[in-house]
Amino acid sequence: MGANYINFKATELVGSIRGTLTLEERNNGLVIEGQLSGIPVGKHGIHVHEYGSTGNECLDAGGHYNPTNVSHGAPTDAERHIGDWGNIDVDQDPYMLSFSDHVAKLTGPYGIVGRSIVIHRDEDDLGRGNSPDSKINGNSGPRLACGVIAVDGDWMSEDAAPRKSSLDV
Ligand SMILES: [Cu+2]
Ligand SMILES: [Zn+2]
Repeated sequence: MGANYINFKATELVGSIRGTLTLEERNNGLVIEGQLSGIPVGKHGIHVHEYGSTGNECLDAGGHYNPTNVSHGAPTDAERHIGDWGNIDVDQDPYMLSFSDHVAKLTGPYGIVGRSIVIHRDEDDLGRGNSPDSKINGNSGPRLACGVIAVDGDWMSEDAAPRKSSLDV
């Protein structure tokens, strides 16, 4: 990994997903990229959860990061949790993940650094389902993997440097 990265290993995972995600703020938003291995083909909910804790099979990460106290939604919805990143649609293993988000930021009042990314077993229904959980968490089922979003000191001390973070899940 480059000098601007620190990796955190989430050692208490459910299942066997492994990989590293990098997060970088660019002009078009926050870009999330990485490779995941051991992940089942199909759609999996992916979110930022409130706490930077990965214990108890990722349950210690808490609920979706939702500082504005609104309903769960799709990434493109006006009303959504800051942490709502929808689904990744895995077509092969290993899977090259790449998407961007225009709401979540690494730092600032609702910054996600120090919180967790969680990948779920099931598809996130994006708040459109019939279950009571739909408007809370998208009913995306158990947590397969999680990791803490962290940065090292390098970019903090260099204003011009890209804002990057990475994690292992
Ligand atoms: Cu989640
Ligand atoms: Zn949510």
